[in-house]
Amino acid sequence: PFLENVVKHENFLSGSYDTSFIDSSPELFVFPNRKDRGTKMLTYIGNVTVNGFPGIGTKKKPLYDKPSIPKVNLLEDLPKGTKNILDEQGPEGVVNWIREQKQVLLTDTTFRDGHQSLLATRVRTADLKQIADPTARLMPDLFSLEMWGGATFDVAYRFLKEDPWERLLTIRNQSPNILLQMLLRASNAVGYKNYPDNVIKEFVEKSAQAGVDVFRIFDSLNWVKGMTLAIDAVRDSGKLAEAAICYTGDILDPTRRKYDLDYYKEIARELEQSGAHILAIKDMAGLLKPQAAYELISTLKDTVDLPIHLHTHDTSGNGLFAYAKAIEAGVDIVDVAVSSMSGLTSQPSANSLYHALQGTERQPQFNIDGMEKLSQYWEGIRKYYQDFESGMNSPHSEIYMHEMPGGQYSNLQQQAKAVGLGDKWNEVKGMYRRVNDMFGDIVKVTPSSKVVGDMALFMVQNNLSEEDIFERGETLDFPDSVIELFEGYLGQPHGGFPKELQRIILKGRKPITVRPGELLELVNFQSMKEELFHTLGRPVTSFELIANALYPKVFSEYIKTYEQFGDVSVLDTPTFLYGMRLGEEIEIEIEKGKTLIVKLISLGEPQADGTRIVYFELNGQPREVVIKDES
Ligand code: 3PY
Ligand code: ZN
Repeated sequence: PFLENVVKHENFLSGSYDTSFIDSSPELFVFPNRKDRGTKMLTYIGNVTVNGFPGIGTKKKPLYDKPSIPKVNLLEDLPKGTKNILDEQGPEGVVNWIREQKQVLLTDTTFRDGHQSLLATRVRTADLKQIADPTARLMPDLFSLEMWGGATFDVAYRFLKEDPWERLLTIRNQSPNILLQMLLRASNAVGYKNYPDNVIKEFVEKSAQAGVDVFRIFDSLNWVKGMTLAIDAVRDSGKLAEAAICYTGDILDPTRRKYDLDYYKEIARELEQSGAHILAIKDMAGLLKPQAAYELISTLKDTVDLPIHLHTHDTSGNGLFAYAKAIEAGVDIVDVAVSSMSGLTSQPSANSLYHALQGTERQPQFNIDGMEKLSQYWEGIRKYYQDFESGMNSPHSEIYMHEMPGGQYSNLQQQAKAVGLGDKWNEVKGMYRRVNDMFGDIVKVTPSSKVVGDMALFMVQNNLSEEDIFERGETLDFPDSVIELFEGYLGQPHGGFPKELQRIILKGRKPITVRPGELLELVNFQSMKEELFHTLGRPVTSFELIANALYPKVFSEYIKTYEQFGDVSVLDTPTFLYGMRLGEEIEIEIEKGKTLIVKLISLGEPQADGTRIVYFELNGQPREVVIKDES
């Protein structure tokens, strides 16, 4: 166990250790309590079998085919990729390399935005891990693999009961030849509010150390002032700072002048001056129509001297058409997903784009057969998460009306269901647009999009119209997120806040206009570390420390669950989500070379105290666990 701790230690993995490493890292001497790992695991399985999984409920575990993992020769050296360029030539070397390419380059978002947008971010590390190495071998031509950040960080702790840092370290290890990319919400990090400056710096530094190479940085109001700290932190870590402008509105609509070409040109110039290596256009809802893509990309190419990376969602079904026009206009990189995880609220299909560009000099060069094999894998894996699908199964051109980000669609839908508004989903979407207009037509992307969603849910739930807000607003308790937005704690929107609504929402509180980070007290990591040491009763890693600084409640819940059930990330996904069928036998590799064989024998009847006994066989021996029946 000691050696295991050493090789998993962040400093060891990042190479930043010397001879004092062992003395200065007391956590190396903390060994997991192995004795009752079996019981903990059975308790988890018993609990899901009896009580179901949040968002799924109690359902019989479906039968699945074994995932089809492409056969690759693991003994062969990995082909060289973009990560090798970064290691050898630094960020500028990568930028020069991008400029030399005729082909359009690709970022594969399957590991992050693809499932964030299709499956409410629920894809587990277990399913990413086994395809990361084949991806590195079959798709070494990718510009990058987006696999971290956005909602994946908190969803990992919150719902998947696993450690997102572990995911990053594992995939880094399995795909060492491809640039790994994350989505960073600038001063909101991977959260829903602004954090103190030292939290942002520390988060960027540790993410870079653990394996992130490309940081796509955006501000949810396109407020450049809120982005520069993160851009500087990324540059300081020697990684690629990709600064993004969120696309909103419609530059082709003459009646909507708030976000016109000049608006985008101005921000692009500011981001270039702020030190961005790459400029991204983040079309988070898929609003960028083909001709708009052509005009926007051509204009920006003439405005700045940075490579341009375009991100869209295919919700309207026009994604590839928009890419085709952007490619014609000279875009350097586009975001795509493996075909079985593409389309609709996700990114356009890599496989389809490959064929669409045949016969042009911009066709991306990659192994299309390999990509088809990866797609077959994902087709199988996607079925595990069928209960998190949004139910959208054809293009929705209504996106041009409600403008909801692809990554929010399935999440807000889950949220609406959770508060009993599942059958009012269409009404929620309509209200989402109305709230946008009430807010003065704002950029809607996490977390500003969450605020719009919260307000829309609040209004539908309480049967409130826009008039009601203006007439009775003084008597209403608005959601906290709405108050914070109007107080200026997410930054300043283009054109300012609508004054009358701001007055109604703030009820006398004074809004701020400076960067929130200038007012937020720095986190004292040293005292937080000591505090955590006391509550956990063991030394704390700096990864855990940041998680605690970002999400104290979510993190402590995760720790509690971990203590109760142990490391459930080792379970296969169907068992993790549905538990077991009567008579079923499964194998769980709890660590390399150590496997538990578990058979579910029977479920006892509910007892007077509301518990049930679940009877298992563990490695051939009868074992029972007592589970509280929540039904
Ligand atoms: C996120 O911030 O999670 C997003 O995907 C925004 O589009
Ligand atoms: Zn997106």
